[in-house]
Amino acid sequence: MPLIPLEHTVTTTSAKQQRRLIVVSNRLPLVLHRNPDGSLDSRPGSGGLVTALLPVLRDRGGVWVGWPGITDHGPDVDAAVAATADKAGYRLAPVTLSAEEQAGFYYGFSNEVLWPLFHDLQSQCHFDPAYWRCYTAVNHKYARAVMAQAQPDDFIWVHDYQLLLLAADLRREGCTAPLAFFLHIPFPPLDIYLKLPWRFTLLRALLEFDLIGFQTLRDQRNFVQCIRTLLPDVRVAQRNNQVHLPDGRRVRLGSFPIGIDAEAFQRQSRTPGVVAAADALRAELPGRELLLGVDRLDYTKGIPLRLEAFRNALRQYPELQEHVTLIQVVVPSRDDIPEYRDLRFEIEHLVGEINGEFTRPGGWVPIHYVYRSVDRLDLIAYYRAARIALVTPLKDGMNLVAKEFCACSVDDDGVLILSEFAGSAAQLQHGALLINPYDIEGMSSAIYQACFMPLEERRDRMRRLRRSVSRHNVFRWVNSFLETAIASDLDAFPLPEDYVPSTEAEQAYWDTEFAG
Ligand code: GDG
Repeated sequence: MPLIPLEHTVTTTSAKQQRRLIVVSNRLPLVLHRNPDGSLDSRPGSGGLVTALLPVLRDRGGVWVGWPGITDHGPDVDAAVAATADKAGYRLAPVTLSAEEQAGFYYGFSNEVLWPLFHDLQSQCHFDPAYWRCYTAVNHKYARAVMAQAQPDDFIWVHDYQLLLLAADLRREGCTAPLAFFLHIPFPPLDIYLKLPWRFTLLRALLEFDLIGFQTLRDQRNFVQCIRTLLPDVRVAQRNNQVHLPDGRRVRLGSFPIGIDAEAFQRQSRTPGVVAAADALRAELPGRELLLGVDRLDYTKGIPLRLEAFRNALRQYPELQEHVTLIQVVVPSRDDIPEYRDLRFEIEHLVGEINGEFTRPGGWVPIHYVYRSVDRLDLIAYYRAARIALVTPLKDGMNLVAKEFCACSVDDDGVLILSEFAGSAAQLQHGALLINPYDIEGMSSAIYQACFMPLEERRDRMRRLRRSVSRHNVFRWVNSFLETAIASDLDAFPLPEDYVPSTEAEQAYWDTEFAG
Protein backbone atom coordinates (compact mmCIF):
# COMPACT_ATOMS: atom_id res chain seq x y z
CA MET A 1 0.00 0.00 0.00
CA PRO A 2 1.49 3.36 -0.94
CA LEU A 3 2.15 5.77 1.87
CA ILE A 4 0.00 8.83 2.13
CA PRO A 5 1.91 11.72 0.58
CA LEU A 6 2.25 13.79 3.71
CA GLU A 7 3.13 16.84 1.65
CA HIS A 8 -0.51 17.41 0.74
CA THR A 9 -1.43 17.75 4.36
CA VAL A 10 1.10 20.50 4.93
CA THR A 11 0.69 22.20 1.57
CA THR A 12 -0.40 25.75 1.21
CA THR A 13 -1.76 26.73 -2.19
CA SER A 14 1.61 28.15 -3.16
CA ALA A 15 4.40 26.09 -1.69
CA LYS A 16 5.12 22.61 -0.37
CA GLN A 17 6.69 22.23 3.03
CA GLN A 18 8.47 18.98 3.79
CA ARG A 19 8.16 18.14 7.42
CA ARG A 20 10.79 15.81 8.86
CA LEU A 21 9.59 12.95 11.03
CA ILE A 22 11.37 12.40 14.34
CA VAL A 23 10.54 9.06 15.91
CA VAL A 24 11.37 8.59 19.59
CA SER A 25 11.25 5.24 21.36
CA ASN A 26 12.97 3.62 24.30
CA ARG A 27 15.22 1.54 22.00
CA LEU A 28 16.70 2.39 18.64
CA PRO A 29 15.69 -0.01 15.89
CA LEU A 30 19.02 -1.80 15.74
CA VAL A 31 20.62 -4.88 17.20
CA LEU A 32 24.05 -4.30 18.79
CA HIS A 33 26.18 -7.18 19.94
CA ARG A 34 29.54 -6.94 21.70
CA ASN A 35 31.87 -9.80 20.73
CA PRO A 36 34.18 -11.51 23.25
CA ASP A 37 37.15 -9.61 21.72
CA GLY A 38 35.39 -6.31 22.54
CA SER A 39 34.41 -5.43 18.97
CA LEU A 40 30.82 -4.49 18.14
CA ASP A 41 28.42 -5.96 15.58
CA SER A 42 25.43 -3.92 14.61
CA ARG A 43 22.54 -4.37 12.21
CA PRO A 44 19.25 -2.53 11.58
CA GLY A 45 16.15 -3.78 13.39
CA SER A 46 13.49 -5.53 11.37
CA GLY A 47 10.10 -5.49 13.18
CA GLY A 48 6.83 -4.42 11.56
CA LEU A 49 7.03 -0.92 13.02
CA VAL A 50 10.48 -0.38 11.52
CA THR A 51 9.39 -1.71 8.14
CA ALA A 52 6.37 0.58 8.10
CA LEU A 53 8.24 3.67 9.22
CA LEU A 54 11.25 3.11 7.00
CA PRO A 55 9.79 4.62 3.81
CA VAL A 56 8.53 7.68 5.71
CA LEU A 57 11.87 8.20 7.45
CA ARG A 58 13.81 7.78 4.21
CA ASP A 59 11.49 10.03 2.29
CA ARG A 60 11.55 12.81 4.85
CA GLY A 61 15.19 12.50 5.91
CA GLY A 62 13.89 11.57 9.33
CA VAL A 63 15.62 10.75 12.59
CA TRP A 64 15.02 7.98 15.13
CA VAL A 65 16.01 8.83 18.71
CA GLY A 66 16.48 6.08 21.31
CA TRP A 67 18.82 4.03 23.45
CA PRO A 68 21.18 1.83 21.42
CA GLY A 69 20.84 -1.13 23.79
CA ILE A 70 24.26 -1.00 25.42
CA THR A 71 25.30 0.77 28.64
CA ASP A 72 29.08 0.86 28.09
CA HIS A 73 28.61 3.67 25.60
CA GLY A 74 31.99 4.52 24.08
CA PRO A 75 32.94 6.12 20.76
CA ASP A 76 32.72 2.69 19.13
CA VAL A 77 28.96 2.63 19.90
CA ASP A 78 28.44 5.97 18.15
CA ALA A 79 30.47 4.75 15.18
CA ALA A 80 28.51 1.47 14.98
CA VAL A 81 25.20 3.35 15.22
CA ALA A 82 26.26 5.79 12.50
CA ALA A 83 27.36 2.95 10.21
CA THR A 84 24.03 1.15 10.75
CA ALA A 85 22.13 4.35 10.04
CA ASP A 86 24.00 4.74 6.74
CA LYS A 87 22.91 1.25 5.76
CA ALA A 88 19.32 1.79 6.94
CA GLY A 89 18.91 5.04 5.02
CA TYR A 90 17.82 7.32 7.88
CA ARG A 91 19.51 8.94 10.86
CA LEU A 92 19.78 7.34 14.28
CA ALA A 93 20.43 9.52 17.33
CA PRO A 94 21.57 7.44 20.33
CA VAL A 95 20.66 8.37 23.92
CA THR A 96 23.38 7.41 26.40
CA LEU A 97 22.14 5.59 29.52
CA SER A 98 24.24 4.26 32.39
CA ALA A 99 23.52 0.85 33.90
CA GLU A 100 22.06 2.63 36.95
CA GLU A 101 19.72 4.76 34.81
CA GLN A 102 18.66 1.70 32.87
CA ALA A 103 17.91 -0.11 36.14
CA GLY A 104 15.71 2.65 37.61
CA PHE A 105 14.08 3.87 34.40
CA TYR A 106 13.56 0.71 32.36
CA TYR A 107 13.57 -2.22 34.77
CA GLY A 108 12.28 -0.09 37.65
CA PHE A 109 9.58 2.42 36.82
CA SER A 110 8.71 1.25 33.30
CA ASN A 111 8.59 -2.46 33.99
CA GLU A 112 7.87 -2.78 37.71
CA VAL A 113 5.30 0.04 37.90
CA LEU A 114 3.79 1.07 34.57
CA TRP A 115 3.86 -2.31 32.84
CA PRO A 116 1.99 -4.27 35.58
CA LEU A 117 -0.33 -1.37 36.45
CA PHE A 118 -1.35 -0.75 32.84
CA HIS A 119 -2.04 -4.49 32.46
CA ASP A 120 -4.38 -4.40 35.51
CA LEU A 121 -1.90 -6.29 37.71
CA GLN A 122 -1.41 -3.74 40.45
CA SER A 123 -0.35 -6.36 42.98
CA GLN A 124 2.85 -6.82 40.93
CA CYS A 125 3.76 -3.12 41.18
CA HIS A 126 6.69 -1.77 43.18
CA PHE A 127 5.82 1.89 43.66
CA ASP A 128 9.37 2.85 44.61
CA PRO A 129 9.85 6.66 44.66
CA ALA A 130 13.49 6.18 43.58
CA TYR A 131 12.22 4.54 40.37
CA TRP A 132 10.00 7.56 39.72
CA ARG A 133 12.88 10.00 40.21
CA CYS A 134 15.00 8.02 37.77
CA TYR A 135 12.13 7.83 35.25
CA THR A 136 11.66 11.61 35.32
CA ALA A 137 15.41 12.21 34.95
CA VAL A 138 15.74 9.80 32.05
CA ASN A 139 12.67 11.21 30.24
CA HIS A 140 14.38 14.56 30.55
CA LYS A 141 17.51 13.09 29.04
CA TYR A 142 15.54 11.82 26.04
CA ALA A 143 13.99 15.29 25.71
CA ARG A 144 17.43 16.87 25.48
CA ALA A 145 18.46 14.29 22.87
CA VAL A 146 15.35 15.14 20.83
CA MET A 147 15.98 18.87 21.17
CA ALA A 148 19.49 18.35 19.77
CA GLN A 149 17.86 17.00 16.59
CA ALA A 150 14.59 18.91 16.28
CA GLN A 151 13.82 21.84 14.02
CA PRO A 152 10.62 23.89 14.41
CA ASP A 153 8.93 22.32 11.38
CA ASP A 154 9.57 18.73 12.41
CA PHE A 155 6.84 16.38 13.45
CA ILE A 156 7.71 14.35 16.56
CA TRP A 157 6.19 10.92 17.16
CA VAL A 158 6.87 9.39 20.57
CA HIS A 159 6.27 5.71 21.31
CA ASP A 160 5.14 3.92 24.39
CA TYR A 161 5.01 3.82 28.14
CA GLN A 162 8.68 4.45 28.82
CA LEU A 163 8.31 8.04 27.59
CA LEU A 164 5.01 9.26 29.05
CA LEU A 165 6.59 12.49 30.38
CA LEU A 166 8.43 13.43 27.22
CA ALA A 167 6.05 16.04 25.83
CA ALA A 168 6.07 18.01 29.10
CA ASP A 169 9.88 17.93 29.11
CA LEU A 170 10.07 18.96 25.47
CA ARG A 171 7.70 21.88 25.99
CA ARG A 172 9.77 23.01 28.98
CA GLU A 173 12.85 22.90 26.75
CA GLY A 174 11.05 25.24 24.34
CA CYS A 175 9.96 22.73 21.70
CA THR A 176 7.17 24.11 19.50
CA ALA A 177 6.92 21.24 17.00
CA PRO A 178 3.73 19.14 16.89
CA LEU A 179 4.01 16.20 19.27
CA ALA A 180 2.16 12.92 18.93
CA PHE A 181 2.20 9.85 21.13
CA PHE A 182 1.21 6.22 20.64
CA LEU A 183 0.68 3.86 23.57
CA HIS A 184 1.46 0.27 22.56
CA ILE A 185 0.17 -1.24 25.81
CA PRO A 186 -3.34 -0.93 27.32
CA PHE A 187 -4.47 2.10 29.32
CA PRO A 188 -5.98 0.85 32.59
CA PRO A 189 -9.46 1.52 33.96
CA LEU A 190 -9.87 4.37 36.45
CA ASP A 191 -9.92 2.36 39.68
CA ILE A 192 -6.60 0.76 38.73
CA TYR A 193 -4.96 3.93 37.44
CA LEU A 194 -5.90 5.64 40.71
CA LYS A 195 -3.36 3.50 42.56
CA LEU A 196 -0.46 5.30 40.87
CA PRO A 197 1.12 7.74 43.36
CA TRP A 198 2.14 10.05 40.48
CA ARG A 199 -1.25 9.91 38.72
CA PHE A 200 -1.79 13.67 38.33
CA THR A 201 1.71 14.52 37.06
CA LEU A 202 1.55 11.75 34.54
CA LEU A 203 -1.87 12.69 33.12
CA ARG A 204 -0.94 16.38 32.89
CA ALA A 205 2.31 15.48 31.13
CA LEU A 206 0.48 13.31 28.61
CA LEU A 207 -1.84 16.20 27.81
CA GLU A 208 1.16 18.17 26.54
CA PHE A 209 1.03 15.99 23.41
CA ASP A 210 -1.13 17.22 20.52
CA LEU A 211 -2.35 13.74 19.65
CA ILE A 212 -2.54 10.67 21.89
CA GLY A 213 -3.14 7.38 20.12
CA PHE A 214 -4.33 4.15 21.74
CA GLN A 215 -4.59 0.61 20.45
CA THR A 216 -8.34 0.29 21.04
CA LEU A 217 -11.41 2.24 22.01
CA ARG A 218 -11.31 0.39 25.34
CA ASP A 219 -8.01 2.13 26.18
CA GLN A 220 -9.18 5.49 24.89
CA ARG A 221 -12.33 5.30 27.02
CA ASN A 222 -10.30 4.37 30.10
CA PHE A 223 -8.05 7.37 29.53
CA VAL A 224 -11.02 9.70 29.09
CA GLN A 225 -12.58 8.42 32.30
CA CYS A 226 -9.33 9.09 34.16
CA ILE A 227 -9.09 12.66 32.87
CA ARG A 228 -12.76 13.35 33.59
CA THR A 229 -12.36 12.18 37.17
CA LEU A 230 -8.90 13.48 38.03
CA LEU A 231 -8.70 16.71 36.04
CA PRO A 232 -12.00 18.58 36.44
CA ASP A 233 -10.60 21.68 34.72
CA VAL A 234 -10.34 19.91 31.36
CA ARG A 235 -13.28 19.11 29.09
CA VAL A 236 -13.63 16.11 26.81
CA ALA A 237 -15.63 16.76 23.66
CA GLN A 238 -16.56 15.36 20.26
CA ARG A 239 -17.31 11.76 21.11
CA ASN A 240 -14.23 11.46 23.34
CA ASN A 241 -11.92 12.56 20.54
CA GLN A 242 -10.82 15.93 21.85
CA VAL A 243 -9.65 17.29 25.16
CA HIS A 244 -10.01 21.03 25.76
CA LEU A 245 -7.55 22.48 28.27
CA PRO A 246 -8.14 25.62 30.35
CA ASP A 247 -5.41 27.49 28.41
CA GLY A 248 -7.34 26.98 25.16
CA ARG A 249 -5.18 24.15 23.83
CA ARG A 250 -6.81 21.11 22.24
CA VAL A 251 -5.47 17.58 22.45
CA ARG A 252 -6.80 14.98 20.06
CA LEU A 253 -7.38 11.36 21.02
CA GLY A 254 -7.82 8.38 18.74
CA SER A 255 -7.65 4.62 18.59
CA PHE A 256 -5.30 3.15 15.99
CA PRO A 257 -5.01 -0.65 16.26
CA ILE A 258 -1.51 -1.58 15.14
CA GLY A 259 -1.15 -4.13 12.34
CA ILE A 260 1.60 -6.24 10.80
CA ASP A 261 3.25 -6.35 7.40
CA ALA A 262 0.78 -9.09 6.47
CA GLU A 263 1.91 -9.41 2.90
CA ALA A 264 5.52 -10.06 3.94
CA PHE A 265 4.47 -12.80 6.40
CA GLN A 266 2.23 -14.36 3.78
CA ARG A 267 4.97 -14.27 1.15
CA GLN A 268 7.60 -15.67 3.48
CA SER A 269 5.37 -18.48 4.65
CA ARG A 270 5.20 -19.65 1.00
CA THR A 271 8.97 -19.69 0.46
CA PRO A 272 10.48 -23.15 -0.18
CA GLY A 273 12.66 -22.95 2.96
CA VAL A 274 9.68 -22.29 5.21
CA VAL A 275 7.51 -24.90 3.50
CA ALA A 276 10.28 -27.49 3.95
CA ALA A 277 10.80 -26.54 7.62
CA ALA A 278 7.03 -26.71 8.30
CA ASP A 279 6.81 -30.12 6.54
CA ALA A 280 9.75 -31.39 8.59
CA LEU A 281 8.04 -30.28 11.81
CA ARG A 282 4.83 -32.07 10.86
CA ALA A 283 6.77 -35.17 9.77
CA GLU A 284 8.46 -35.34 13.18
CA LEU A 285 5.04 -35.40 14.81
CA PRO A 286 2.97 -37.49 12.38
CA GLY A 287 -0.77 -37.64 12.86
CA ARG A 288 -0.78 -34.98 15.59
CA GLU A 289 -2.71 -31.73 15.64
CA LEU A 290 -0.11 -29.05 16.38
CA LEU A 291 -1.04 -26.35 18.88
CA LEU A 292 1.28 -23.37 19.11
CA GLY A 293 2.02 -20.73 21.73
CA VAL A 294 4.64 -18.01 21.05
CA ASP A 295 5.23 -15.44 23.75
CA ARG A 296 7.85 -13.23 25.30
CA LEU A 297 8.41 -14.44 28.86
CA ASP A 298 5.89 -12.21 30.57
CA TYR A 299 3.27 -12.70 33.28
CA THR A 300 0.75 -10.76 31.15
CA LYS A 301 0.83 -13.44 28.45
CA GLY A 302 -1.08 -15.98 30.56
CA ILE A 303 1.27 -18.91 29.92
CA PRO A 304 0.74 -20.85 33.20
CA LEU A 305 -3.06 -20.71 32.92
CA ARG A 306 -2.81 -21.80 29.29
CA LEU A 307 -0.72 -24.81 30.34
CA GLU A 308 -3.26 -25.61 33.07
CA ALA A 309 -5.99 -25.48 30.43
CA PHE A 310 -4.03 -27.80 28.16
CA ARG A 311 -3.55 -30.25 31.05
CA ASN A 312 -7.24 -30.03 31.87
CA ALA A 313 -8.14 -30.69 28.22
CA LEU A 314 -5.97 -33.84 28.19
CA ARG A 315 -7.67 -35.05 31.38
CA GLN A 316 -11.21 -34.11 30.43
CA TYR A 317 -11.05 -35.29 26.80
CA PRO A 318 -8.78 -38.39 26.81
CA GLU A 319 -9.25 -38.71 23.04
CA LEU A 320 -6.90 -35.71 22.76
CA GLN A 321 -4.05 -37.76 24.24
CA GLU A 322 -1.57 -38.84 21.55
CA HIS A 323 -3.64 -36.72 19.16
CA VAL A 324 -2.35 -33.22 20.01
CA THR A 325 1.05 -31.70 20.68
CA LEU A 326 1.58 -28.22 22.09
CA ILE A 327 4.70 -26.37 20.91
CA GLN A 328 5.31 -23.57 23.40
CA VAL A 329 8.00 -21.05 22.42
CA VAL A 330 9.00 -18.72 25.25
CA VAL A 331 11.37 -15.90 24.33
CA PRO A 332 13.61 -14.80 27.25
CA SER A 333 12.78 -11.28 28.41
CA ARG A 334 13.52 -8.88 31.32
CA ASP A 335 15.36 -11.60 33.22
CA ASP A 336 16.84 -9.03 35.63
CA ILE A 337 13.38 -8.73 37.26
CA PRO A 338 12.70 -11.38 39.96
CA GLU A 339 9.05 -11.89 38.88
CA TYR A 340 10.22 -12.90 35.42
CA ARG A 341 12.70 -15.43 36.80
CA ASP A 342 9.96 -16.87 39.04
CA LEU A 343 7.61 -17.08 36.08
CA ARG A 344 10.15 -19.06 34.09
CA PHE A 345 10.45 -21.59 36.93
CA GLU A 346 6.67 -21.82 37.22
CA ILE A 347 6.30 -22.50 33.48
CA GLU A 348 9.09 -25.07 33.43
CA HIS A 349 7.66 -26.80 36.48
CA LEU A 350 4.25 -27.06 34.84
CA VAL A 351 5.71 -28.32 31.55
CA GLY A 352 7.60 -30.97 33.54
CA GLU A 353 4.48 -32.00 35.45
CA ILE A 354 2.32 -32.27 32.33
CA ASN A 355 4.92 -34.15 30.31
CA GLY A 356 5.55 -36.38 33.33
CA GLU A 357 1.86 -37.20 33.64
CA PHE A 358 1.05 -37.86 29.98
CA THR A 359 4.17 -38.86 27.97
CA ARG A 360 3.65 -42.29 26.43
CA PRO A 361 6.21 -44.99 25.61
CA GLY A 362 5.25 -44.82 21.91
CA GLY A 363 7.06 -41.46 21.72
CA TRP A 364 4.24 -38.97 22.32
CA VAL A 365 5.35 -35.98 24.41
CA PRO A 366 2.45 -33.55 24.94
CA ILE A 367 4.48 -30.33 25.20
CA HIS A 368 7.52 -29.36 23.17
CA TYR A 369 9.02 -26.48 25.10
CA VAL A 370 11.43 -23.99 23.46
CA TYR A 371 13.04 -21.38 25.74
CA ARG A 372 14.98 -19.13 23.40
CA SER A 373 14.46 -16.66 20.61
CA VAL A 374 13.95 -18.38 17.26
CA ASP A 375 14.88 -16.71 13.99
CA ARG A 376 12.13 -15.17 11.92
CA LEU A 377 11.92 -17.90 9.26
CA ASP A 378 11.74 -20.62 11.92
CA LEU A 379 8.99 -18.66 13.63
CA ILE A 380 7.07 -18.47 10.36
CA ALA A 381 7.59 -22.21 9.86
CA TYR A 382 6.01 -22.80 13.30
CA TYR A 383 3.07 -20.59 12.34
CA ARG A 384 2.65 -22.42 9.07
CA ALA A 385 2.95 -25.89 10.59
CA ALA A 386 0.54 -25.27 13.46
CA ARG A 387 -3.15 -26.06 13.14
CA ILE A 388 -4.19 -24.11 16.24
CA ALA A 389 -2.66 -21.00 17.83
CA LEU A 390 -3.21 -20.38 21.53
CA VAL A 391 -2.98 -16.64 22.21
CA THR A 392 -4.28 -16.24 25.74
CA PRO A 393 -2.89 -13.07 27.38
CA LEU A 394 -4.46 -11.82 30.61
CA LYS A 395 -4.36 -8.42 28.96
CA ASP A 396 -2.49 -7.16 25.89
CA GLY A 397 -2.31 -3.86 24.02
CA MET A 398 -2.81 -5.64 20.70
CA ASN A 399 -0.86 -8.94 20.35
CA LEU A 400 0.88 -9.29 17.04
CA VAL A 401 1.44 -13.04 17.32
CA ALA A 402 -2.32 -13.57 16.74
CA LYS A 403 -2.14 -11.54 13.53
CA GLU A 404 1.10 -13.13 12.33
CA PHE A 405 -0.37 -16.63 12.77
CA CYS A 406 -3.35 -15.68 10.59
CA ALA A 407 -1.17 -14.10 7.91
CA CYS A 408 0.94 -17.29 7.75
CA SER A 409 -2.03 -19.66 7.74
CA VAL A 410 -2.02 -19.55 3.95
CA ASP A 411 -3.98 -22.79 3.55
CA ASP A 412 -6.87 -21.11 5.40
CA ASP A 413 -7.23 -24.04 7.76
CA GLY A 414 -5.78 -22.76 11.04
CA VAL A 415 -7.84 -21.95 14.13
CA LEU A 416 -7.05 -18.98 16.37
CA ILE A 417 -7.95 -19.30 20.05
CA LEU A 418 -7.75 -15.74 21.34
CA SER A 419 -8.14 -14.03 24.69
CA GLU A 420 -10.97 -11.54 24.84
CA PHE A 421 -8.57 -9.28 26.75
CA ALA A 422 -6.10 -8.92 23.85
CA GLY A 423 -6.53 -5.66 21.94
CA SER A 424 -6.65 -7.72 18.74
CA ALA A 425 -9.91 -9.37 19.90
CA ALA A 426 -11.82 -6.26 18.79
CA GLN A 427 -10.76 -6.89 15.19
CA LEU A 428 -10.52 -10.67 15.19
CA GLN A 429 -13.56 -11.62 17.28
CA HIS A 430 -15.62 -12.81 14.30
CA GLY A 431 -13.12 -15.43 13.14
CA ALA A 432 -11.37 -16.45 16.34
CA LEU A 433 -12.60 -18.64 19.18
CA LEU A 434 -12.65 -16.08 21.99
CA ILE A 435 -11.84 -17.28 25.49
CA ASN A 436 -11.51 -15.83 28.96
CA PRO A 437 -7.88 -16.63 29.93
CA TYR A 438 -8.88 -17.07 33.59
CA ASP A 439 -11.44 -19.74 32.68
CA ILE A 440 -9.43 -22.96 32.51
CA GLU A 441 -12.38 -25.16 31.60
CA GLY A 442 -13.58 -22.70 28.97
CA MET A 443 -10.11 -22.73 27.39
CA SER A 444 -10.02 -26.54 27.49
CA SER A 445 -13.30 -26.78 25.70
CA ALA A 446 -12.12 -24.25 23.08
CA ILE A 447 -9.06 -26.48 22.49
CA TYR A 448 -11.36 -29.45 22.02
CA GLN A 449 -13.65 -27.49 19.70
CA ALA A 450 -10.67 -26.28 17.64
CA CYS A 451 -9.29 -29.81 17.29
CA PHE A 452 -12.53 -31.18 15.94
CA MET A 453 -13.79 -28.17 14.02
CA PRO A 454 -15.00 -29.14 10.52
CA LEU A 455 -12.72 -27.97 7.69
CA GLU A 456 -15.42 -25.77 6.18
CA GLU A 457 -15.88 -23.80 9.40
CA ARG A 458 -12.11 -23.46 9.86
CA ARG A 459 -11.76 -22.10 6.32
CA ASP A 460 -14.63 -19.70 6.77
CA ARG A 461 -13.25 -18.32 10.02
CA MET A 462 -9.64 -18.13 8.83
CA ARG A 463 -10.59 -16.30 5.62
CA ARG A 464 -12.34 -13.63 7.68
CA LEU A 465 -9.32 -13.34 9.94
CA ARG A 466 -6.87 -13.09 7.07
CA ARG A 467 -8.95 -10.46 5.31
CA SER A 468 -9.00 -8.35 8.46
CA VAL A 469 -5.26 -8.76 9.09
CA SER A 470 -4.38 -7.88 5.49
CA ARG A 471 -6.66 -4.88 5.37
CA HIS A 472 -5.59 -3.38 8.69
CA ASN A 473 -1.90 -3.80 8.10
CA VAL A 474 0.92 -1.79 9.63
CA PHE A 475 1.18 0.56 6.64
CA ARG A 476 -2.42 1.55 7.06
CA TRP A 477 -1.75 2.05 10.77
CA VAL A 478 1.15 4.44 10.11
CA ASN A 479 -0.88 6.27 7.48
CA SER A 480 -3.96 6.74 9.60
CA PHE A 481 -1.93 7.88 12.61
CA LEU A 482 0.13 10.39 10.65
CA GLU A 483 -2.85 11.59 8.70
CA THR A 484 -4.75 12.25 11.90
CA ALA A 485 -1.74 13.84 13.54
CA ILE A 486 -1.08 16.22 10.71
CA ALA A 487 -4.76 16.98 10.35
CA SER A 488 -4.58 18.33 13.89
CA ASP A 489 -2.93 21.34 12.25
CA LEU A 490 -6.19 21.92 10.35
CA ASP A 491 -6.35 25.59 11.21
CA ALA A 492 -2.94 26.22 9.72
CA PHE A 493 -3.45 24.46 6.41
CA PRO A 494 -6.34 24.77 3.97
CA LEU A 495 -8.04 21.45 3.23
CA PRO A 496 -10.14 20.20 0.35
CA GLU A 497 -13.85 20.82 0.92
CA ASP A 498 -14.71 17.15 0.97
CA TYR A 499 -12.00 16.38 3.54
CA VAL A 500 -13.15 14.05 6.33
CA PRO A 501 -10.76 13.87 9.29
CA SER A 502 -9.74 10.25 9.44
CA THR A 503 -10.52 9.91 13.14
CA GLU A 504 -14.23 10.33 12.37
CA ALA A 505 -14.18 7.72 9.65
CA GLU A 506 -11.99 5.34 11.62
CA GLN A 507 -14.06 5.93 14.72
CA ALA A 508 -17.28 5.07 12.91
CA TYR A 509 -15.64 1.88 11.74
CA TRP A 510 -14.50 0.89 15.21
CA ASP A 511 -17.85 1.70 16.75
CA THR A 512 -19.42 -0.79 14.35
CA GLU A 513 -16.69 -3.33 14.90
CA PHE A 514 -17.23 -3.25 18.67
CA ALA A 515 -20.98 -3.26 18.40
CA GLY A 516 -20.82 -6.34 16.14
C1 GDG B 1 3.95 -4.69 22.69
C2 GDG B 1 2.57 -4.83 23.34
C3 GDG B 1 1.54 -4.86 21.07
C4 GDG B 1 8.22 -13.33 19.43
N1 GDG B 1 9.06 -14.35 19.58
C5 GDG B 1 9.96 -14.28 18.60
C6 GDG B 1 9.66 -13.18 17.82
N2 GDG B 1 8.60 -12.62 18.36
C7 GDG B 1 7.93 -11.39 17.84
C8 GDG B 1 6.56 -11.74 17.33
C9 GDG B 1 5.85 -10.41 17.46
C10 GDG B 1 6.55 -9.75 18.65
O1 GDG B 1 7.75 -10.46 18.89
C11 GDG B 1 5.72 -9.81 19.91
O2 GDG B 1 4.68 -8.87 19.77
P1 GDG B 1 3.41 -8.86 20.72
O3 GDG B 1 2.42 -7.93 20.14
O4 GDG B 1 2.89 -10.25 20.82
O5 GDG B 1 3.90 -8.45 22.17
P2 GDG B 1 4.90 -7.37 22.90
O6 GDG B 1 6.31 -7.70 22.64
O7 GDG B 1 4.49 -7.44 24.33
O8 GDG B 1 4.56 -5.92 22.26
C12 GDG B 1 1.63 -5.58 22.42
C13 GDG B 1 2.92 -4.59 20.51
O9 GDG B 1 3.74 -3.91 21.47
C14 GDG B 1 2.85 -3.74 19.24
O10 GDG B 1 2.18 -2.53 19.47
O11 GDG B 1 0.85 -5.70 20.17
O12 GDG B 1 0.34 -5.65 22.99
O13 GDG B 1 2.69 -5.52 24.59
O14 GDG B 1 6.06 -9.62 16.32
O15 GDG B 1 6.71 -12.21 16.01
N3 GDG B 1 10.35 -12.85 16.72
C15 GDG B 1 11.40 -13.65 16.39
N4 GDG B 1 11.77 -14.72 17.15
C16 GDG B 1 11.09 -15.07 18.25
O16 GDG B 1 11.45 -16.05 18.92
N5 GDG B 1 12.09 -13.36 15.28
